[in-house]
Amino acid sequence: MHESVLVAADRIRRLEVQGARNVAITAIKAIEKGAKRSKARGKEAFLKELSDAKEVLFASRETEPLMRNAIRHVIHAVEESPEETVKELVDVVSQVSKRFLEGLERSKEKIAAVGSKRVSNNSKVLTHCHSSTVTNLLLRAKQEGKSFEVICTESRPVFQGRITAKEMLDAGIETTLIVDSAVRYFMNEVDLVVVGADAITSEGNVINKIGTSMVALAAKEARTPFYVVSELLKFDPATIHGDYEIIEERSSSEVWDDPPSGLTIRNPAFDVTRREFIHGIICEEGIISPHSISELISRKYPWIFEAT
Ligand code: RUB
Repeated sequence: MHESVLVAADRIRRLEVQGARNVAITAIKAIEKGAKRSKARGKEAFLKELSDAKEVLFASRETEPLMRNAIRHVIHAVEESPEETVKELVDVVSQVSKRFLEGLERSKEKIAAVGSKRVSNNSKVLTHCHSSTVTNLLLRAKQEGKSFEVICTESRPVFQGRITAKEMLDAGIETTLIVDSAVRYFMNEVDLVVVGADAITSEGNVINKIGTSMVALAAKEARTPFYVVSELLKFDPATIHGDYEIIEERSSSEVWDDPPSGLTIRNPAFDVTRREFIHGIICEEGIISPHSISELISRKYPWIFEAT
């Protein structure tokens, strides 16, 4: 296995790379780099290398269907390719990866264009954790000349909310950081909640940073619109066959690195927000109902169901 794959997997595991998009981008670039340095002598050996890299990257974070869809897409293209020489197959990997990354970039900009319309002038927007798709949308609203305030949760245990807060401040957006448990306290003054997604299930439920479902609950009680901002490719095709999305459970040391002996500490990284709490999913196709996710995926990305 090429070192680029091991290094990428390690960076993802240690949260040096965080957020579903960044994880997928890092993984696909590592696959491409590894493929370019391949020493395989034929198609079968080349595919075995790709498959080994896939396993290592999949294991780096369990709840990341965008990364899984990306890698499967590349491997599927190699499998289906009529090319036989490794040199030609490396080109296939490069071309498919490039197209995939360009598509992701286009989606991100489309999402920002659609979603920024929901940010009103002189409003307050609350977000949880750090989602690059959400911050891009907020930056776009700022570029459009809107004046608004962002409330960021700190997002325990590893404080990704601080990344969001810094990004917002750097862009000149008025920003307030709150502890996660203060969400309900502030919700009455919030006009809009926007959160990212790590996974979307076939039923339209959304998996995102732990605490997202409590934010959604508070938003519902306060009648504050709650939107998920996400590329459709975060859809997990396995959920249509009845599989549950696996929720990654991380080390207890992230919560308390020196706990008293005998204490049980649990540290799930994500939770599930049910579709009835979600006003809409802001995606590259516009603002959609969570109910329509499977149908949209079948229309726009039918290959998701083939590349297993
Ligand atoms: C990050 C998180 C983000 C989504 C979406 O969790 O939950 O909201 O990944 O991010 P972690 P993006 O920090 O544990 O990776 O919009 O950038 O894909």
